[in-house]
Amino acid sequence: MPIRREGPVTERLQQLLRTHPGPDPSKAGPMDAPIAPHSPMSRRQAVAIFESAIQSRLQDLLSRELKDKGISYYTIGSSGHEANAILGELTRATDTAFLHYRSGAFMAARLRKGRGETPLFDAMLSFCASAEDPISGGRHKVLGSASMHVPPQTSTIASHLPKALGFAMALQRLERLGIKPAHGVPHDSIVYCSFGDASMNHATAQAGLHGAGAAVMHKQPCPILFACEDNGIGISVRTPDDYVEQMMRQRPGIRYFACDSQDFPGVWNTAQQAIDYVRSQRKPAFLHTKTVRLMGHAGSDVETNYMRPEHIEANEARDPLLAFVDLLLTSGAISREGITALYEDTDRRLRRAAEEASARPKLVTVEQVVAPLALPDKGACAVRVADRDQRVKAFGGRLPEEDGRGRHLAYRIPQALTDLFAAYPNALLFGEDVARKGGVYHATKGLYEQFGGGRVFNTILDETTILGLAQGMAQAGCLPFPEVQYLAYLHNAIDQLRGEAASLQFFSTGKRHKDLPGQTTSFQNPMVLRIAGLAYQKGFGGHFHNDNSIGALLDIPGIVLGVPSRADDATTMLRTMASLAHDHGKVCVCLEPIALYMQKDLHEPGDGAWQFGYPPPAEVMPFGAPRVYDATDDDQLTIVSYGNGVWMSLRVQRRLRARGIRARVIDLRWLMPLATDEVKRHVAATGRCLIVDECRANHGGPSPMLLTELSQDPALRGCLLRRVAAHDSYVPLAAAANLVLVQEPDIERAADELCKEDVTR
Ligand SMILES: Cc1ncc(C[n+]2csc(CCOP(=O)(O)OP(=O)(O)O)c2C)c(N)n1
Ligand SMILES: [Mg+2]
Repeated sequence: MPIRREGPVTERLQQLLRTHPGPDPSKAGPMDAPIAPHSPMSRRQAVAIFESAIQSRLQDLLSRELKDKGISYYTIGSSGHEANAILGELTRATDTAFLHYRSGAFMAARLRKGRGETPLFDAMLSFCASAEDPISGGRHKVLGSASMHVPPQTSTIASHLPKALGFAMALQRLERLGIKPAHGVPHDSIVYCSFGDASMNHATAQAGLHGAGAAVMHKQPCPILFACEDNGIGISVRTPDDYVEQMMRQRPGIRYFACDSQDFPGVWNTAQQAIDYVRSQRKPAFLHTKTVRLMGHAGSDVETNYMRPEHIEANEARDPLLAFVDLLLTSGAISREGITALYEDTDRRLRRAAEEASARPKLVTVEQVVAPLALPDKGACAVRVADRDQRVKAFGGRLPEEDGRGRHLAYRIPQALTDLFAAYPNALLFGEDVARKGGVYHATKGLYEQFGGGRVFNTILDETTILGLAQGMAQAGCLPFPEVQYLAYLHNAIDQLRGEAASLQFFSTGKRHKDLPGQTTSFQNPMVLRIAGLAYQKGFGGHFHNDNSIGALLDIPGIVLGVPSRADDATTMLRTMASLAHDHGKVCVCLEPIALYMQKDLHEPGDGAWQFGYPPPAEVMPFGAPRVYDATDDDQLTIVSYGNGVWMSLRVQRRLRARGIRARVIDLRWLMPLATDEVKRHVAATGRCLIVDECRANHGGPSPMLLTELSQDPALRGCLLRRVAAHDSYVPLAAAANLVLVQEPDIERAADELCKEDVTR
């Protein structure tokens, strides 16, 4: 048996065309008559679907040819899955579609709904990784279209289900708030979300399905159509025949619909029923389509390595296009010559488009590649402030800046959020225990009472769902403030942040939409993710509530990461982040040090020196700017830190000063981006630098990166650089925690030693 199956698959279709007996006069009828008895699909509609299906099939074949010539970079196709063109036709262009990668025919059908679209050329631009690919700008082969409401998806199977769920759940929330969803999507839209059978096994898929079922039980509208295209295999691993059905037929809250791609009119009928159900009931449905995968998983996949030849041939005999062509010819909807002409014409146009696309510009500079990750300028942040009356109402009478007393971190955070929620009507806050309880550390206290359950709500207990909801809701036009209860628990959902939320803009072009002012041709999922984290908690020990590694955050390109160490900084930082998210589409992470939430004192018990006033409501924290404590001209040392390390360093600073050693302390505040240049200036001025990094020494915190930057700067040659950091260990319970965490004596000792050494400049 030949290894490459493009030829045999195409030959079967050609042979059918050659040998088909032609129209059955008893089945003849006008173009608007049903394609089959009682079918809601007309002949005209069937021909339109067929055109999309043929385009998709020919794209697959051509992509493999182009790959062989080194022109294209992607050969995962849609062959065998062409019935999804029906979903592209039956859903509205404004029904946002989160697509499986085998959705070439869906895309072709969806793009037919647009005016001025150039689907063939666009597909070829994306195959050729041209910088002019209108969706990813040549950064990835994705299916997507801003004007046709198809956000690009990553290659991570099933990772899109939770965000699709978030989009669906945002629609009614926005409607109740009187806010129009983004991109002109109407409130009665549905969300379409497709995936493969093997993808169903993934924890993320289960999170999405579970979240939809849970929404129904919590009586929340959730208009999403899940579409499982079941070809019975995932790369080389078989899915048992009745597996998907067994799992989904009785799934609580989700209505099950089934069809088979051998029967296009049946798919149309069932798909229409499923769509109608979701749209009218605002409830989730699951459309299970049986199909086959043709020509292997991708061009490089040799099916004969794991599948028997007779099985491969049986699949090929079930090519849905064969059954569809038979139906079209028998009914007389289109003639043999008509099909041949369509086939040849589409092929010719695709080849011309490919020729043109392959000559179009590629990404050729680093700047072009990273452009969508760019962070705004420092001056670009300006927070919105509600008018005085609204603020007075939101604060229940007295404005926080009018209360002259200093307050601690956990007191100011809800106030900062209150101001932001009064100013941004699309802001939503959600997570575990954030509503009535006001958060496990009271950091969201009072927000539920003030802004109601439509804007402040508890989610189900699943971080993947929380971050998925945030992305989908953001794409739908909300400004999400999701909360993750502990840093350790971010990690079981980190892909939703690292692989998904943070990468969305990278795989979009970031250009402004020429026809829709104020909207972009790129997709964004702005958010301000708040995470309670880091160590030094007294009374609540052990690793999971004292996780001191942020390495997994520091490696994410393009995100903003801030760690406020004091109450007023948390307030202004949250404002800057709201602006970065709302005005620049950025994914921001505010890591709040739990141990400082209730910290009121600095040097002595009762001194109240770690409490601060409420910054005037329009004051933002300059983006990327650190705070510098007590710099004088005769400082011998710069101590650089963040979070708990700042509080400890300031205490050490006072003790050093009592012994005649002068040190300034820098609170980085922003860890992404790092204020490297500013730190360098201080180090150059003092000649010595001690970095106090409360995270694990081995890539847990920012110190390795900062030391690298400082050590290779010629201007700092001869300066003394040191750091103290936590041991590479999980954090144990009780006093043993202090053995692995940075302690004040460690800082003091390192500072003393450093100041005994001479700077050799
Ligand atoms: C999270 C993740 N793990 C592994 C892969 C590699 N991979 C790509 S496609 C695929 C199989 C998917 O099978 P299925 O969901 O049935 O879709 P099909 O390709 O059959 O349409 C795998 C394992 C991936 N992309 N993402
Ligand atoms: Mg499969």
